[in-house]
Amino acid sequence: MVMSLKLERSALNPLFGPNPQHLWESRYVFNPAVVYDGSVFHMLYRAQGADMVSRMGYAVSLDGLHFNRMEKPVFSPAVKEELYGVEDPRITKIGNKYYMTYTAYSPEDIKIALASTDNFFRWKRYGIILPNFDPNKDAVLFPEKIVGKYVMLHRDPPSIWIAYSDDLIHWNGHKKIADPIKNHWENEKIGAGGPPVKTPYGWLLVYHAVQKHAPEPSRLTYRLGFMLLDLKDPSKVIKRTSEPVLEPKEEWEIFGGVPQVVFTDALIDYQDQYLIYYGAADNYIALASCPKQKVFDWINES
Ligand code: BMA
Repeated sequence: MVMSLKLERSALNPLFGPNPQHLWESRYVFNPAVVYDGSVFHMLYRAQGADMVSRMGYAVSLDGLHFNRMEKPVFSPAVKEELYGVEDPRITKIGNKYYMTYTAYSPEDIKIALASTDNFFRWKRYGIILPNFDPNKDAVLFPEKIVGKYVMLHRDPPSIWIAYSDDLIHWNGHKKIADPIKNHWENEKIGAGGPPVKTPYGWLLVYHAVQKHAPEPSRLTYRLGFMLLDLKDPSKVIKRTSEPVLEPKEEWEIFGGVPQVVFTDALIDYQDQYLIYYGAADNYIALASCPKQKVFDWINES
């Protein structure tokens, strides 16, 4: 029997929206990265204000639902590669440091950059880590070395790629692992969502898929799906959802800065649930979840 795996939205959605009091986040807040450290949820979110430059705000929460936001952004453009903004963070804890991959956007390029922190306020920048891939977005680091190497997924349009490294800075072995599919929801491009989460069956990856609508080529819809990657060789896709697990449906997912978008940078293993924080219509921050058992049932169905 083929079951349909669907995420459930939080009743508190959207968790928060733009803050008109702060010029840096007065227009749009979206696409948050989240980590849970065992007692506190740390969120970095993309924000645009009066100047439409993307900066990152920081918010904390004890329950993963109610977040306290800082007055000022904690990560703002600082080098010429980031002139137009720092976008779409993903955070992975490796050892005792948090590493953030993000999109550095400038008049010349859209490239992947890396930074690290112990506390979400003071950051160390390592610069552009995929200099030969432009444009590139949607880079996520695995939380541990696999067969002796650091591993990253990234997006050379329109597909998801994998790469390997000894030091997190120099990446090689680039290989395509998954393409768009000519169906109703992922015909245009796909990209990794949050950093993959380890399960007994493989690495669980949430990804976004973009549909281009034929009669209106400029209109895109963003939806979410899951993939399962092999534990020892994550370039092997074991399974992929045939239907989206989340798609724009609520008013605040349909109307906003960019309509018809659910876009995630965060998959969290929390108690008996997987939590998926996401940006809605490039305008709001929201949460959806799924009992782990349902994901495992999907993995094990024949
Ligand atoms: C992608 C990214 C995301 C955004 C999405 C929809 O290319 O830039 O930040 O959510 O487009 O606009």
